[in-house]
Amino acid sequence: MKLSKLMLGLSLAVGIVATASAQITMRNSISVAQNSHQGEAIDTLAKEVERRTNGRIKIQNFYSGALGAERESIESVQLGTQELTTTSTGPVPNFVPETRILDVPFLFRDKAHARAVLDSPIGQELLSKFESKGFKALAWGENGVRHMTNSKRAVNSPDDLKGLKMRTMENPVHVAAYKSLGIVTTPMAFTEVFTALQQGTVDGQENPLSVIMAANFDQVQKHLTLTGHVYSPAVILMNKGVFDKLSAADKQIFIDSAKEAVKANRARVDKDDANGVAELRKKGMTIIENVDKSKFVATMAPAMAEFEKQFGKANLDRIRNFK
Ligand code: EAX
Repeated sequence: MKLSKLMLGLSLAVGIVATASAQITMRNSISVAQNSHQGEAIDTLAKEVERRTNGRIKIQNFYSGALGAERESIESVQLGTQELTTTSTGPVPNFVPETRILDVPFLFRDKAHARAVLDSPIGQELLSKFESKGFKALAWGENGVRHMTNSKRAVNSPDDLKGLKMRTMENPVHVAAYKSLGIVTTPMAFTEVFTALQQGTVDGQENPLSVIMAANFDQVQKHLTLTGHVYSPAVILMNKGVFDKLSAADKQIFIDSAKEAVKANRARVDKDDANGVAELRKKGMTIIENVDKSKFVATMAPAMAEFEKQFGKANLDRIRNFK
């Protein structure tokens, strides 16, 4: 009896050691809920990596900012205390300034245009800019086309935005653009937004339908206008040292799996965009679907002129005219 227990204990211990040496577990995180377009991305990445490595590499996923908000998670990946994170470009320019150009309002005609640019050499060039900052950027995913919500009034034109206090991402391009619309900008991490809206610290916020739904913002926001004022990319980041230590075959597995993750992510954004208006109306939001976007563009003219100076007209045109 005693002996067999000892044997069992011993074989378990040996088993654990053997497993531990053969198996790697990494962590990935998002700031939104699992049931979302970003959840689709990281769940697909984990599933594909595990399947393609026959379980040798597992990825444990954390949702809703459980490991920290986007900025903290990016920092953790840079330091290597976390292997992966998946994030909007909100705080990314603070780490890789070259990515700011993607956050310029009304830069892309639509999602298809944005996706084509991100999948092109332009997108690949920008991914490579992460390397000198300690990251391997595996792929551009998508957060979606951003729209404005608030608790005060229906927004039909830029005039209605004047004086509205809105949470923005911690992104200098967004802050400058929204200021030029007359919005009182309050940058904060996404993980604090629901409470800020609930307590009235801010009147509104702006996010894609996918995020508005995943975060239940309909519970704390009455008005939604489909301003579509800016495209919001997402990016799958890995610590560069961790990536560099992988075998060539495993590196390829991560790259290929990230492509699958992006497919699932984009498909969910499309689904959310198709169903979002009806679903959010059902939940009580008042939604304005059609606004004259040229008025928003015209009001933002001073900020746009500044962006042309900062990023170069040729660089902006290269993206604008991409076919
Ligand atoms: O990544 O901060 C934001 O508004 C982002 O769109 C959100 O966290 C999803």
